[in-house]
Amino acid sequence: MTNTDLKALELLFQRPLEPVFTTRDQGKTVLELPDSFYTDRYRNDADDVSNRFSQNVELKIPIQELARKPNLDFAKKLTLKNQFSLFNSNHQEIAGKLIQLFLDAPNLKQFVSLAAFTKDRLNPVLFQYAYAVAIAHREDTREVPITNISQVFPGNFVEPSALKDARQEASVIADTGNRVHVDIPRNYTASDREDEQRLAYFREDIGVNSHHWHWHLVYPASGPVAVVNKDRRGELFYYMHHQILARYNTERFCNNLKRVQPLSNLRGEIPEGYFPKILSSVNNRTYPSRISNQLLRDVDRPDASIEIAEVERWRDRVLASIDQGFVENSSGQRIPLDEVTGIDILGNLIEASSTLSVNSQYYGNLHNQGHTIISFAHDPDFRHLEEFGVMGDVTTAMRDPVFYRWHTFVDNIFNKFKTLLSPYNASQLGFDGISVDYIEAKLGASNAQANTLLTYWQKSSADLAAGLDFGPSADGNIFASFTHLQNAPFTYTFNVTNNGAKRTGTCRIFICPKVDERNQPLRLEEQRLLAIEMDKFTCELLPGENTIRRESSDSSVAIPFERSFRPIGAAYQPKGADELARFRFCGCGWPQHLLLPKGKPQGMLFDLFVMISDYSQDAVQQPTNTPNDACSTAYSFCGLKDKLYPDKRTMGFPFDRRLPNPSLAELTGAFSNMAKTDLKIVFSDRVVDKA
Ligand code: CUO
Repeated sequence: MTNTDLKALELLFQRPLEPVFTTRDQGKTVLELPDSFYTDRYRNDADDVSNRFSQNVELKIPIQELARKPNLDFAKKLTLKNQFSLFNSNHQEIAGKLIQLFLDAPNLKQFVSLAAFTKDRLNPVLFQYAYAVAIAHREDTREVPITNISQVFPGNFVEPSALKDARQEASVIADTGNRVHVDIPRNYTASDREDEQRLAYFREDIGVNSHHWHWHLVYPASGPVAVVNKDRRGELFYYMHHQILARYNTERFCNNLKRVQPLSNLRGEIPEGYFPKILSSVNNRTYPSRISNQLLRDVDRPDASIEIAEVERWRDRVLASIDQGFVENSSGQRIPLDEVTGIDILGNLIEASSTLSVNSQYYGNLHNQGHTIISFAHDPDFRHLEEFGVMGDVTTAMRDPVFYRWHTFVDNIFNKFKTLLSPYNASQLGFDGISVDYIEAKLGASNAQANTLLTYWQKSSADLAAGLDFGPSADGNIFASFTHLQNAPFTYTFNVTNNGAKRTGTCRIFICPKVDERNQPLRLEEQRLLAIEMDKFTCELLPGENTIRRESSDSSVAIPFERSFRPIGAAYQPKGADELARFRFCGCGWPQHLLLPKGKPQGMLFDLFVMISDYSQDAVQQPTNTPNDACSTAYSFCGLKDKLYPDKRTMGFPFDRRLPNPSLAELTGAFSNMAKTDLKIVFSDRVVDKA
């Protein structure tokens, strides 16, 4: 791939609402379009506008004529100003066709042309989504980084008055270096009269929401089979969202709130209101709000229609199938829900993936349509001409308290299935001759106390320039500062004795809350559902004593801050192909700054748990000729690009199923390859500037 091709592809992520012929890359570059690419609005003035925007640029990239202009009628239902929802079946279908169109482009130049041609003719969010999926899946775009969604559509992530200040700063102060950072306020969605507001720092975190978008980008529910049918994607849908809930519930205990109540009754009022205040750049309106105690209703709108009774029917069918131990496919064949593949089948059928569900007609589209009903609660029959609320959009859904209620309902269905399986037995849990003798987690300072970790607020900044449409043309960087939870880096140390020959193990680290919000001790059966995966990695065990050390920053669930908020533009990109691929795929991953729950000012106790399992039972044989690891950092949540999920055990092992002992202490007492210790997390309520 030439640098120019790379540049052209990258520029199409910038200024998503501006016509494709305007300057990009801080006013330095312009795409030179064939005349036939101009939309009707500009066709008569094509020479004028192209001359105007090509003055003073450093680089003009000529765009090839298309061999054949695509027919875009399939996308007509979604106008340029509609909101695009991945939970909406019509929108999913449109996106699937567009992705296929992009994948079918015969070569890189034609793909660039196709993208440039379609960009101004399609809904901008639909375009950005399908474009990013295509780049992630085309062979010839392996080296192209996908710009983080928070930078393409900053309005979906930050309080909008900050964007106004950012534009103003950019138009008044020409020298990028002299611009002040625009401050994004904290806690702007509600006052402390609303208890749920205590969790706003988690729900409205930019890294959390961009991870969620990235996950759904890497694992689309529908579209070309080659893109959708990834190894264990249904199981990962369950597991990634289950882990989000474990983290959210634990975070609630830290803030003296009880666990999330499932939204099991779709006929009752929803006490939690939510007023997002963020602005959709597509139509320049704020996302609609939901008042407290809103009742859900059947949705009957031109863009979506679904009855609550239908969702209830699907729920009952899924639950009945779990009780029976099998599902039925569309030709009436019974497929057993066994302990290995059952969860994957259920994940695809409950989400639902229309491409992979064993029987879409019968089991329906439970989780997605729940999002739809909730997202239209404020205007179910379109009488007020309002679009969906934040629950309709994967970039914004996690901001809303009801997201966790709906997902708890969904998660409970999966947990019900898992609970029906027999408890793990000794041969599954044990690792003969391996004993974990000592474990600790410790901060870097030499005088630090073992097993006391620290959280605090940090002020960081991100460059939002790429997504600010219609700003000054030579705008340069626009930095916005925001405050988020952070944890001080720490190191795990484990002493392990191996009484046999040299072996390999998988080290699995979790933390579990010990008590609930009322200080009541949690039983193991409760703890296992709240167990937070911290890390997972293979370790070599030599005969005799071994000391294993692992940095918190190497976690297999998280990605570093810099990867969530990487600067945009060629100057910042890594040069090597491998590094670039990592740069791209690895936008998926839990934000490192939320790796630890907040804890409490006086300290909050957790169980730090480690298990070393037998790698010979965990190993996955990857198919030959798969490319080098594009990204192995957040594989627990995101898998590996173009590879099998790298752990043969069911996700969440050993906490995904019932355990043979009543308490964690008895479990670790019974199995020498496990150990636990008390871990204290101390929260310090101060804001530290990022160095
Ligand atoms: Cu990620 Cu409901 O699946 O939001």
